[in-house]
Amino acid sequence: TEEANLGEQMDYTITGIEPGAGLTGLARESLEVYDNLEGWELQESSTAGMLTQLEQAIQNEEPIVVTGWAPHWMFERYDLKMLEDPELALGEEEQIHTIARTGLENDLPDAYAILDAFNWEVEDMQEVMLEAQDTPFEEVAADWIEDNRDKVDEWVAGTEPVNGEAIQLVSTPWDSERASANVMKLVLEEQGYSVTITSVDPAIIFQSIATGEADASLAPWLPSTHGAFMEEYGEDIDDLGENLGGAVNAFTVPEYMEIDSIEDLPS
Ligand code: PBE
Repeated sequence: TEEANLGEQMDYTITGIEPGAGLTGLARESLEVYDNLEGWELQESSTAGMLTQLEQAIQNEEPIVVTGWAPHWMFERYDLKMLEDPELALGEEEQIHTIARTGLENDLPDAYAILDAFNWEVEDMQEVMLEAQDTPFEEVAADWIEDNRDKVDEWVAGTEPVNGEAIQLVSTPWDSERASANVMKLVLEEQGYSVTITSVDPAIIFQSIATGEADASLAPWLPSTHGAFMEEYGEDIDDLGENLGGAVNAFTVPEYMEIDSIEDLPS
């Protein structure tokens, strides 16, 4: 039948990303949640690998299912749709949070206040991500700050500049978090901090903040994507709350595929 054909064309495989991504964990669980996905496999590789396979499939108008998320430029570049997820296996809307080691508020109160005030919109993050496709993140972040001085002024309001105090940000390797980390790095540098960004797996974000090895991160996606890490380390972490709302994870397919829901995938 046409349905079985569709499954065979995709080799009953969902094209995934890094094994350490929160989304990969959710996608693995989804295979258990949906009966029709019994026999399907999650191919774990890398974000770059997933995007290459997506591009190739679209060029050949072939079916493909990838583990997708927004904000991401894949939705600007291609006609894609997120499959409905009636069981909410990939979670609902996600918020991106700012977290800090428990001593930071005491040690660097002004940096803490800036981190606490930091919040922006999906459109802001997307603008930085899109431009960073052909310009280094540092440059794009500097431009964004120039164009959005009023927002930055709000984040630093009431704080005093410092003289070279070191602050260590940890972030994840995805473009969304490279965008926020690079903007925050420059904002803190303007205030006199000496800032490093270390890019690590989500698990290490939580571990390094909980142990106090790193100072802060703007990268956690909650409640679902990194929820398991928050459960494990949350007691030893200062959660400063949401810095961006409206992020989302979804099994994602090209618009030309005639399915709308995870439940439409052939078993
Ligand atoms: N992501 C993008 C990451 C967080 C940001 C959804 C691919 C993940 O850990 O799954």
